[in-house]
Amino acid sequence: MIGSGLGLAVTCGSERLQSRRSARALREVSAVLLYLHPVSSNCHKVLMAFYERGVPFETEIVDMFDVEQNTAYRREINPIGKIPALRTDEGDVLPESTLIIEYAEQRFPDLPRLIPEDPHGALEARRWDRFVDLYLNATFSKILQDNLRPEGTQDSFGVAEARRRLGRSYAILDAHLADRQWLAGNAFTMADCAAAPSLHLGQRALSHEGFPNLQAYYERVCGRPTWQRVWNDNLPWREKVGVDLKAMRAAMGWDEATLAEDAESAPA
Ligand SMILES: N[C@@H](CCC(=O)N[C@@H](CS)C(=O)NCC(=O)O)C(=O)O
Repeated sequence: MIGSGLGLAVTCGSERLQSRRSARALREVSAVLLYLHPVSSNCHKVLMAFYERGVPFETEIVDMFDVEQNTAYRREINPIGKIPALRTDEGDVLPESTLIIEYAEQRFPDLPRLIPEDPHGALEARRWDRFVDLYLNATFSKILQDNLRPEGTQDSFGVAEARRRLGRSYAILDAHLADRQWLAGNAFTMADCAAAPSLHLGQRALSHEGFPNLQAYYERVCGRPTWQRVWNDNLPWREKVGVDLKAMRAAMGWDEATLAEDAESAPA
């Protein structure tokens, strides 16, 4: 499913999207379009959720490390420049991994659910999804992205604080998981789809050593075939991106040229 290629620089305006939608309507394919980058943890979360439920979807790869595509994506699709985003049946562009999963629950109500129907279960799924995004994903990102900052601008205080916060988050999860199979209890939910990529990548910032329940959960969640599929599918992209620090800096807008441009256009 992945691999349609974006060619965003010149072709992803509303006209092209419109024709894609009409073509789909003609084929009577009921699918939504996911903009993603294959190495993004937030995209992995949505992919895992879609695979778990069997959601029909199409994909468009946005190569965030290609400055032209990145710029076109901001201009044409999502001004804040973040992936994933979803083009809905109504033609709206929906940002945020959690909202995308929520939308798909409403759009495809007959597929197995990742947000339980009972109000308590739903609240638990949302609560732990938020916990993972805010206190794992955002925190390890702070640590890992520090390496991408230009020479001399590293934030050692912020990184140490993030490491402490990540440790506290691990301890909370470790206690929570002592008597639960999944984050929201016995049902596998959206929160677990958030956790798989965050724990997987977060280990590069801080290991799970000393947190046995968390480690056992990590093995459980990342042992699911859907996670294996997400992770194995993106291998060629990981190999490509993993070594290209320069491209990663440019994608963040942290390369010298972009920083100089920003400084010039900043309000006095
Ligand atoms: N809260 C957002 C976070 C999205 C996000 O930060 N995506 C990263 C990739 S994992 C991104 O687009 N980074 C590019 C940038 O920050 O410009 C979500 O859950 O979708």
